[in-house]
Amino acid sequence: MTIRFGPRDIVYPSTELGELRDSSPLLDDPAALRARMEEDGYLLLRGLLDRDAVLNARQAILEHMDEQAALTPGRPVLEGAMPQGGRTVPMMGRRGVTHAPAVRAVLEAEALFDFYRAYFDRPALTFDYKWLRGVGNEEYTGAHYDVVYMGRGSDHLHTCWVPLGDISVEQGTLAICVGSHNAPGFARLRETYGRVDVDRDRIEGWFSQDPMELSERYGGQWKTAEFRAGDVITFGMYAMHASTTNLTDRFRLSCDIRFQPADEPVDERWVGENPIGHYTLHEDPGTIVRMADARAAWGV
Ligand SMILES: O=C(O)CCC(=O)C(=O)O
Repeated sequence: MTIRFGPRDIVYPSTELGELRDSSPLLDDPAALRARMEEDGYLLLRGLLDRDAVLNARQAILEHMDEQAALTPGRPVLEGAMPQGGRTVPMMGRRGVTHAPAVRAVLEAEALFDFYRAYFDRPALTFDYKWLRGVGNEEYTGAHYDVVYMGRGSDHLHTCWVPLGDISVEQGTLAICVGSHNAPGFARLRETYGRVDVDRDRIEGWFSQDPMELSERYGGQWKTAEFRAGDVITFGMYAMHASTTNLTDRFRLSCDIRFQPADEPVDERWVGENPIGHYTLHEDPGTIVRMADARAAWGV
């Protein structure tokens, strides 16, 4: 199958974009999960969440989008069809939808807290802010480390990407550059780009709009998967990731959420009743440092 990754049309699965491995058989063995995370830089956990609960959340989100007239009239709401030239509904950090009971039941599910408690070997907390996305046709996420967006607290902060429905690679799935968290080829990148704070440094967050450029220049191998409602993938702050492009006419619904040990410092931007969030990203783009300029200065 030919899919799109950044500006490139590539075949999935292939040596350019391989398949993520499922670590759910290790779920009863936290030491093995930690070792697998060290090795792979991510854990794909199939069926960790209750599938029906995820589908209920999906329905609640699509009804919310339908109320905002974002879906194609005449098509079933549950298809999440996007009209030609349509627009998405901003849902990141919007409590009205992220904390709707059916949605919160998934994003703060007991199964997630149980998993992270076992994995961290101590109680876990999650950020109140939820990065809920309805990603439209032709849209994708460029390659980045999450540390540049949320690096002010715990060193053990993890992202958990939750597909809200069955998502095929051509609808836009999360992809990881396996090796980017520890391979020597990425050392300089971790020491330069990996020390950025987008708000403090007033700089763009994506390292590249062309994810394949990374594996070509620094090594590692991009991998993704077909996701099913109930699956999650978790990874640390230094796993380079991106998404494939949504080539369908249906919104790709997913949410990225964060977990960390409860007894460690917390990045103040993402917690509380009304988290402050990013405070420079949306200012005059002319005053924000371009990643291309920063990269030239770092020599990466
Ligand atoms: O869903 C996406 O397009 C990107 C998700 C992401 O960057 C993340 O989970 O940190």
